[in-house]
Amino acid sequence: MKVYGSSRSGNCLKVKWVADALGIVFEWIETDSFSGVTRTPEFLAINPAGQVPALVLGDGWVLAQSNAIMLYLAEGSPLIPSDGYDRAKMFEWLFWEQYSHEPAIAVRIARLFYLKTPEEELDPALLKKGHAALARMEQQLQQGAYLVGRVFSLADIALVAYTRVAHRGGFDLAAYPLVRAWIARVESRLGLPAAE
Ligand SMILES: N[C@@H](CCC(=O)N[C@@H](CS)C(=O)NCC(=O)O)C(=O)O
Repeated sequence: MKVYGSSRSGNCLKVKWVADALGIVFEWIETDSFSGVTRTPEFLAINPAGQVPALVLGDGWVLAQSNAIMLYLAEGSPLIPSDGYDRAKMFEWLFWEQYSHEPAIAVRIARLFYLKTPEEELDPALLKKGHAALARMEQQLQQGAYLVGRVFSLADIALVAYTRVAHRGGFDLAAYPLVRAWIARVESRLGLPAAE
């Protein structure tokens, strides 16, 4: 099993963390998504969408989209709740992450922290959308230690990827104490040091 991924990408790290948590052996092929390499003919032959992460299975089959890869790797494990309602709630958070969280928080991290784009060149709506996402998480975490109540699941792994480094995108987490405590809890479950 090979994972084409960038160590600077939360979407890619999600996949690595799930594989590590489940003791799945894989080869990590560092692929810098900022370098243009994902748009080369060689990479497009692997993932025609031109994005990392991409999982290449032993038989050559390829799977893209971080959350789809996590679901594939975690099939049958405790990271996917066995209860039908809890499992559906986990999916609710995975879909929400890709539509309402990642497009604001990850995009600001990429632009400000990695590409050094000046704040005034960014769409102000991204900051508002990112804070709305953080507020939604803060509200949810009043109900339990994890996003799906008491169950640690792929929802937490997907959401922690960019939330733990949200400050790199100019998001001050001071107003979100439950989110900060949850980040520490999830990092501890995954054996990760606190993000700088
Ligand atoms: N929804 C996709 C997003 C993947 C994505 O945006 N990957 C970025 C790195 S985080 C990438 O490969 N960008 C390179 C490009 O689009 O050319 C996922 O969750 O895997």
